[in-house]
Amino acid sequence: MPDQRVEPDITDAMDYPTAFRFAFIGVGQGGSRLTESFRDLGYRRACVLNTTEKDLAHINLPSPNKLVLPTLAVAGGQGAGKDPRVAELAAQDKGEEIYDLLRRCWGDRYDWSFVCFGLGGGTGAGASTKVIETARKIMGDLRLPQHVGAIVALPKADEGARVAANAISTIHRLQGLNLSPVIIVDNERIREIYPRTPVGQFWGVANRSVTTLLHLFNRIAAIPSPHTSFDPADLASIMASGVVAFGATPVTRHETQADISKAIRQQLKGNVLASLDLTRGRIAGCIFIGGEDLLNNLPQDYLDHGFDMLTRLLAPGSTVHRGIYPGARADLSAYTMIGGLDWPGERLTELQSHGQPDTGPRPQ
Ligand SMILES: Nc1nc2c(ncn2[C@@H]2O[C@H](COP(=O)(O)OP(=O)(O)OP(=O)(O)O)[C@@H](O)[C@H]2O)c(=O)[nH]1
Ligand SMILES: [Mg+2]
Repeated sequence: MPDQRVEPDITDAMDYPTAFRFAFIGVGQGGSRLTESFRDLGYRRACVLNTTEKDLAHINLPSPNKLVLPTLAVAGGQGAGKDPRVAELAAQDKGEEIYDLLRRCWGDRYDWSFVCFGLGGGTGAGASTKVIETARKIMGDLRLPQHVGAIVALPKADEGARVAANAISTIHRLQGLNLSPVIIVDNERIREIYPRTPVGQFWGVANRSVTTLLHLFNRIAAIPSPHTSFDPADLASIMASGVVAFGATPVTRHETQADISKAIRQQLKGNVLASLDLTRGRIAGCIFIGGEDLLNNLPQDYLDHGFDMLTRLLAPGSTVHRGIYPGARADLSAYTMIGGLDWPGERLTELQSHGQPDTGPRPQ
């Protein structure tokens, strides 16, 4: 039954087009902040869910876009205390409320939905499965393509055994849910790359490292280029390829072909999102944005060299969709989005060692 309060024509607050209409739900505190970060970019199909009102108070979203699911399994009925089972129970028979929230906040027309959450907590890890199922069901009911993706945060190494164990079991669960894209924010990696980020800014920096790049691709894919266009079908094929990673870099030197390919190689090594094996990538997008003057003087084969290098770096037979765009700034930047990757094996093994219960001193 359609809900009375459904707002069919939700429009994003942007004065430029995007390739796809994205819809977001954040589950738990980390997920809520990721969703808030998309809202700050202008996305308006956005809502959040938590097991405690307290953590929703700081999220800058209208109150009808927030839902609290009380946790009857814990004293006081507030919060999941890093226990995913508590949140799973809280969400179990709340399918209708979640359904109404998504219908109300996402409207009738959108192209891709994203469930955002931290892998290591209680609420996000435990309630996300129900939310993912509900999002998929709604898209089916609305006869929309059932594109459901996830944006998930891997914990920092110092968050302890409980959090690490939660993250591992949640990842195993997600692998069976047919999500695409899966975008992983590796908080430990962000800590390494921006070591002196003040506490008050850390989550903002971590979240923007993904939200701004996904947005950039969504925005660029909507614009035809006078040079080489990266179009919506290119973006859709990468978004439908499973685990994806982003990279971004200024290309400060472009005197030779090798300068360009070197910048791309370094960008991929330093990609902030997760330690993923990029050589397993099957599909990618690579976009150069440069000042008009620069693009008028830069030989085409310099950029081709960069595209070719990326193609060689990925799995044999891979496809790299290209884009070359004039930008507002005079300099040159390169952005990549690589898809069809494996889940981050190395980081999971590391987490696994943190996930073991501490059984006293280790033998020498
Ligand atoms: N990238 C990112 N990660 C976050 C953020 N907030 C928390 N995290 C990570 O997400 C994990 C889960 O934390 P929360 O989101 O606070 O947990 P929760 O889902 O609210 O669960 P409970 O508080 O246990 O009910 C943590 O291990 C953090 O590493 C955030 O804003 N951004
Ligand atoms: Mg919480």
